[in-house]
Amino acid sequence: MWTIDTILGDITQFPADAIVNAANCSLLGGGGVDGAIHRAAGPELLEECRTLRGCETGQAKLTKGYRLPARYILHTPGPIWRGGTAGEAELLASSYRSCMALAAEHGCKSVAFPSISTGVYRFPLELAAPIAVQTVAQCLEAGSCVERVTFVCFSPAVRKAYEQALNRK
Ligand code: AR6
Repeated sequence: MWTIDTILGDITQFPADAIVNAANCSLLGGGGVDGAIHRAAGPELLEECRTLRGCETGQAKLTKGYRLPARYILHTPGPIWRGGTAGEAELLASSYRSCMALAAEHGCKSVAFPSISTGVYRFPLELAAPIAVQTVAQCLEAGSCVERVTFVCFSPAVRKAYEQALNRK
């Protein structure tokens, strides 16, 4: 059996086997959750990221977690919102799928996600939350060694959107 839940909090402190970073294609850090993860993990994270040569939107790459409680970090650049007709929904789903596949490849049982693309990248939260929940649920239903997925929400509004999406599922 598997579970999906939500929590209000800071993903850098969350003790999952893998946490997800809402990165950009350079994988060399930025603001938002990306900046918080790099600060908390320490400078060795940037050193490893430099060896990865970036990442395409909707794909994911793995690093160690360094000073974080998490063993691994799954870095995925979600789509920048351009009005909804540039394939944003499919690219966002692809980010979640890529992270779930990489987590399973590395034997992770627990994975924590932030709300990818809904900050600096401006993907509307009420559209992003159902895509996140449905995509993760499909991956779990298809069979995976991942047993628990937590959406770590940085504000009550984000948590409410993910709870609503979970309740509709
Ligand atoms: N823990 C959990 N969630 C957080 C945290 C945290 N510590 N900090 C912020 N959030 P964003 P994006 C939430 O902007 O939209 C960066 O510069 C935040 O409130 O971090 O995918 C990258 O380098 C929001 O709900 O990511 C890229 O250039 C969510 O995380 C770009 O931003 C995502 O917001 C990516 O933009």
